[in-house]
Amino acid sequence: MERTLILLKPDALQRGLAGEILARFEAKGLKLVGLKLMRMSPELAAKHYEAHKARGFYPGLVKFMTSAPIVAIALEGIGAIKICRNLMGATFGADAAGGTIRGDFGVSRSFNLVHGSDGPEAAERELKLFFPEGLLDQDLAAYRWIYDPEEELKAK
Ligand code: 3AN
Repeated sequence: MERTLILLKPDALQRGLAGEILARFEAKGLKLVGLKLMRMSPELAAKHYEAHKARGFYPGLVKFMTSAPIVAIALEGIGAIKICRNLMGATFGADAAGGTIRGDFGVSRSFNLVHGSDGPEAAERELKLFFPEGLLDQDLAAYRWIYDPEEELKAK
């Protein structure tokens, strides 16, 4: 089972889209294992976006991400990272395909509603940053109607 970090960025909350975006991940069949409304500190933003430090957009990105509350979400599922990236769509709203979160709800190059870890190492690192207390295991009764994990992994 793979776990990934999703952030609903300040624009998602300010526009009243938090519930709708979370619902897309939930409806897809990903399991919620962490959820937190929080304000990102400049220190946390610096750690989270450390790979982008030298980029021209970095100061604006940190300013935006720390400007208002965000929601941090941890999701679990087989292939969760890629599934989430597909649901999010291309980085900039104007380029993102219809049917994706960014494609349906945004047009901006910087207000792009959602962050998702881009690989297993990033997911591990980011989950520790946002959920240092750890995540919750959930035994969902309906989960066996989403997939049979053993069969699913065999087919991979
Ligand atoms: P993604 O979020 O799709 O993984 P990355 O990792 O390339 O995109 O970029 C990280 C974040 O930095 C993006 N979420 C985006 O908000 C911001 N970003 C990337 N490129 C630009 C840019 N040219 N101008 C403004 N913001 C940018």
